[in-house]
Amino acid sequence: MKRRHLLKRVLQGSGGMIGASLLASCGERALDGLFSLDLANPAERLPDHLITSLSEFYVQSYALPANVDKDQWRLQIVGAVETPLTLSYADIVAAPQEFFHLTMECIGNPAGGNLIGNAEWTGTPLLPFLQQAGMKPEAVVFVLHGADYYETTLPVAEVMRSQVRLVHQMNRAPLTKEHGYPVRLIVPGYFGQKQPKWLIKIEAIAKSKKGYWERQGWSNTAQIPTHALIQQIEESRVWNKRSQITIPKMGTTGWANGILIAGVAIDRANPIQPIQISIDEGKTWQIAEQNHPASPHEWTLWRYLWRPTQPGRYSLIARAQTQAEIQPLDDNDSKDGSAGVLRIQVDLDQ
Ligand SMILES: Nc1nc2c(c(=O)[nH]1)N[C@H]1C(S)=C(S)[C@@H](COP(=O)(O)O)O[C@H]1N2
Ligand SMILES: [Mo]
Repeated sequence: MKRRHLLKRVLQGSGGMIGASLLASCGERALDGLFSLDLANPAERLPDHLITSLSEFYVQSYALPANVDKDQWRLQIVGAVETPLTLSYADIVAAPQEFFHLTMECIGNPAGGNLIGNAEWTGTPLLPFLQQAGMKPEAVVFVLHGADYYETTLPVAEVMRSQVRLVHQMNRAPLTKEHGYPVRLIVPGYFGQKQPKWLIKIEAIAKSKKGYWERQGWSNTAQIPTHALIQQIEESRVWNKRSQITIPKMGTTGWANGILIAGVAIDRANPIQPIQISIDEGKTWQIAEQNHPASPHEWTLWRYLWRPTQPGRYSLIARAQTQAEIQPLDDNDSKDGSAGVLRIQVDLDQ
């Protein structure tokens, strides 16, 4: 069977933080890489990294992107600090640079949705600058301000981790205007809303406060739960619980040849293993093939070749697990981010 040149169906996604976003756009083909593999050839491994290209990476901005000149750009570290600090773009790029893979997902991404993308980012740790400013004892929360007047907040201890970085490149190119040029903050383990673009001010304050999306009811914790997303069944993208796919028995894409299911999985802190697939409402589980990214903050890729023997109606589920957690079997899409499994209905013709 030729899986290399599968026709990609462009399905309409319901992008955005549900009704709240002006300018969300979807990366329709964020997962093409999974299916460009020749799965009939078991020697072809899942890749270590599947990078979402800039043209496919979702954009979630609550207003127009800010227009910032990098030479005029300044980052202020102010509030409950001993010594307020002002940094220029030259200060950021002169500091030691780190390259790292990280998957960004919007908390409003429905199970199976495409408000998720994986990139290689370039940046420098924020921690030395915070240490240089020095926190006053009363500082408990940082308000992170964007030039678009966006704000989000995080506990001081979460931002004062060595993996929190001031980022100026995405996939080895300067951040585009849509993704936060010239500098954004990346805080691993959290949904996209805690990754402020066009960062201009880090303000330490003495009591808790909610940011823009959090005031509208989205989780203020916003940590990424253990979850797997089924993203594609044969050539069909899977979007949400209304996805329903009918597959003929015979022919090059017939189920008699086996049905390929693939997707991604992510957790806030721990490696994903295993990813389990059920075709019988969770009565029995099979282990999917997966890759093992070096960082838990990069999505795990998985695929499973299902070999059905009988026609009929099936409900497919994928479930992710870490040493600490197992994904729950409900499928609620709440304002805490979707942790639940997605059930996809597949009809196999006679
Ligand atoms: N300044 C600013 N930062 C922001 C936002 C925003 O509207 N303004 N949106 C947030 C949300 S909700 C998400 S999901 C991510 C999306 O990042 P991306 O557009 O680079 O994919 O950016 C976050 N950072
Ligand atoms: Mo988001």
